[in-house]
Amino acid sequence: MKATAKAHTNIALIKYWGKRNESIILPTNSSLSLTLDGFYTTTSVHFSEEYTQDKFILNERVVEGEQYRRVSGFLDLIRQQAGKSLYAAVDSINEVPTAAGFASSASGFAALAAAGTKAIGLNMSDRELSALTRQGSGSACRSIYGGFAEWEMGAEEGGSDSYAVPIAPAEHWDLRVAAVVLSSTAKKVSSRAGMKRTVETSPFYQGWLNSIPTDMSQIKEGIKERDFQKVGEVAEANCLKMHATTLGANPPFTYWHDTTMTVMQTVRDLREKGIPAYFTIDAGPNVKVLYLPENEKVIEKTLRNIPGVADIRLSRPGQGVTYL
Ligand code: 2P0
Repeated sequence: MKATAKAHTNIALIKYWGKRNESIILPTNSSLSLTLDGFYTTTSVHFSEEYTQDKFILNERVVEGEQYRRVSGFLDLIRQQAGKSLYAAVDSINEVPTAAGFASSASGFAALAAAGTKAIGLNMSDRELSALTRQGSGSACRSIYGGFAEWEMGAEEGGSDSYAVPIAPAEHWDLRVAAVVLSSTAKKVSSRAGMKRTVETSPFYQGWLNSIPTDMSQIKEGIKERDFQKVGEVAEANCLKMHATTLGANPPFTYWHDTTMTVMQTVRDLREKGIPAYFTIDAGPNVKVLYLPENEKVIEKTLRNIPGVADIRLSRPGQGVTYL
């Protein structure tokens, strides 16, 4: 009973920031992302009666500790759904450089869920697979689909209506993303801890939540019309609102470094010069820049020249989960 699946990471244009249920991962707001072709995880899962415990190998190394427990706990969900009690060997290759500031948990849990359910013989719809994947890592539920996907927060207590749905496939629009990798990328607050602290203590959190429905309907219009300015403005403002909530938390924190702000200013300067570009930032100091193919050369060159920038990684829209 073996299967292999590949899944790409995604970048949120409307951020997931906060949980209403931490154990089954239910969010406090809907989010929307673009799946990226440059960064992915390939995972094989093999269930066998011969195994006496789960085993997790990542990039050819045996993983133990917290990371192992998260994977094994997720395999429990798959076993539970299938009504089987077999242990598994999980073998993953991650093509998501942690330094690029992308959550490898998104492609990681999407590939694990796809390979694991297939290996154990569950035949799930994309929607069911997304709802399962969500319980491994929230943002991963959007990586089931290629192109643009929305994670609908849902209302059910048990989470049956909290899953991602496709908004537009990768072929709909060649929107590009440059990942700006900073030389110094240390972060003190994990995304899990950061969103929890913000939900519990930031007086700005309600303002964040109130702003989501308008951002969501605007960005969906923009994607449909392939309106770069509309999508870019909404995404950039949404990211700034998310980061504003952390300044109101107790104790306050920020994910930004000085170079983070230099990159943000460079993107604004590009716009002043008539080159359309917008930024978005996740729970870390790295910046992702949205741009159109015709401006790739100038965008890459400008970003590379910023002091404190270690690397630029370019990406196009990517596909959803595939089975190998
Ligand atoms: C996102 N982030 O929408 C947002 C934007 C960070 C900022 O999803 O606790 O690793 O596993 O559900 O998905 C990062 O959080 O968190 C994240 P868990 P996850 O992409």
